Amino acid sequence: TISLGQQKQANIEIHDPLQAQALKEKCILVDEQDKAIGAASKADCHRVQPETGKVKLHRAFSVFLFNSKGEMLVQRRSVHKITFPDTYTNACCSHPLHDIDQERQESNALGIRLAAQRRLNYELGIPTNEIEPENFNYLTRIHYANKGDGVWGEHEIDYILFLQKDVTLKPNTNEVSEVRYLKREEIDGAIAKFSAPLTPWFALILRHRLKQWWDNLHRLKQFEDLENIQRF
Ligand code: DMA
Ligand code: MN
Repeated sequence: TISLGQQKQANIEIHDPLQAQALKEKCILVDEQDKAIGAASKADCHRVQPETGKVKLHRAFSVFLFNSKGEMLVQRRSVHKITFPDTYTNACCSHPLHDIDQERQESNALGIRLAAQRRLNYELGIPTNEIEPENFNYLTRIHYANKGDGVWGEHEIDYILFLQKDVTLKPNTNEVSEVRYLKREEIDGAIAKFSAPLTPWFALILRHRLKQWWDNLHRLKQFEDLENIQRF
């Protein structure tokens, strides 16, 4: 028999070349106040440390995308994803990269906005010229952790970005297996019928804030809290 530790080691073997390559990208390490304190690879930032059960805290963002009818885009993560494969989630999540100088800019969350523009293009195929960094409503930051499958997890200061715009979609199948727009009044029923689970961060934001923000897409300013970091 092999030990649990050995099984976990075995699971760290990554078979998808694109996802393996992405694990080498450098994320931005932060403290609990979101002060940048260094860099670590995407692999090091998402591995659940066997001794402590913890994941290194790093900077991330979550985009919630709505069309002009007020319907929200959800994506199903591909089976190739290392963290939370084959789960339903908000339009796009990722990390600003340490090695892209512009993405470390903190004033007006410019680095986050640029990273979001980059990943909306990469994951969903939205042409870069359809989204300007200033189009995003940056609402607040959320601190959360989740151990995932016990090998790969999350621990992030997550910048919440809302965007309402009709966009051209051409999903990257290495990242996303399905996209669909959900109507506000259908959200609970639609989610109940999903044939895969929700990501923990999407479930958390849905439970605590999403509906209130969604009901106020045209007056989001009043919900901005750029000072505090929400810890649900
Ligand atoms: C990471 O998302 C960010 C959050 C908010 C969970 P992800 O796993 O989709 O990142 P990436 O697309 O870079 O793999
Ligand atoms: Mn992360």
